[in-house]
Amino acid sequence: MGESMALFVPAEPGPPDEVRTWLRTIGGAESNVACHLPALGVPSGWVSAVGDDPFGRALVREIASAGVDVRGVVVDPARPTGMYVKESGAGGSPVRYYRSGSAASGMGPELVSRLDFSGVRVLHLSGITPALSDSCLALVRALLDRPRGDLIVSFDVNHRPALWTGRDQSVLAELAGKADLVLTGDDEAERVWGTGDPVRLRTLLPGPRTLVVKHGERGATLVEGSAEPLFSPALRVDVVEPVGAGDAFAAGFLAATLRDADPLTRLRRGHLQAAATLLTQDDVGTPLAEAVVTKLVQADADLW
Ligand code: KDG
Repeated sequence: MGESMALFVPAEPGPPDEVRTWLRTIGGAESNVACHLPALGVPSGWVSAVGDDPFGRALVREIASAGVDVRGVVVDPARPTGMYVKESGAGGSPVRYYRSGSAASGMGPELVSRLDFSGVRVLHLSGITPALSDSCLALVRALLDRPRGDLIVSFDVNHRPALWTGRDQSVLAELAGKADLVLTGDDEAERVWGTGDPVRLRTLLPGPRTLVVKHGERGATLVEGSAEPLFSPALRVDVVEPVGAGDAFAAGFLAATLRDADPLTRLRRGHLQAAATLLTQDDVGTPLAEAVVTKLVQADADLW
């Protein structure tokens, strides 16, 4: 569950104020995760709100075309679909948001009673949603506070400094503490908890059974239950564009978790999926990159 937006990337070289041709794609951390999953053999759904406008229709259609169940998406005729723009580049992609007052930012806790959790094994949330508005924060709290039985609630910290200006980001620690599975980059953990070290972070975040700390191009560490921390190196790839790699990692990791794979395989599946996204301009990845990943997964045993 979370906001997705129309995404504009330059379709010609040059500084953004001179670029006249833009490619419109779509992006959103949680729908990115949802879009990866069907290709990995895991059925997924996406819950959000969009405006009654062309971008909203494009989002729903394009996310559905990845095989994602979009029946949980609400159309809000009073608010627009959000947009964002990114400059491309391997060294990082500055992002500009046009999402304040968007349809998704109008979501609130009343949505919870309309959700059908039957058959759902993982609910994936991120720290972007509580940054969008007070009602979105209340929605995330309500989802984390409801009794959940066997449902695994996954929370990707996804700390976006631009969204927290004037808001209290300390709620991120509270929300992550209520999840079952937390994914975070060591850099964002440093900003939220004051440490990116997995073992020290575990002492500050004892609640979630599973903690995955990503160390950028180095790899990721899994701290789970009382087991020793487990590090797995990332694949070395020639990065085309980095945004979306964390979502891809989450999808690969969650898909392998749902298959009860062993801890090392879960981390490797995360890295493989991330590699496919790093090789493309898109936040999700192209069919070609997905095909390469599929081949890599088949060759997995030979890779490490
Ligand atoms: O994780 C990638 C996302 O950052 C991107 O798709 C846009 O959801 C987004 C956001 O809010 O930054």
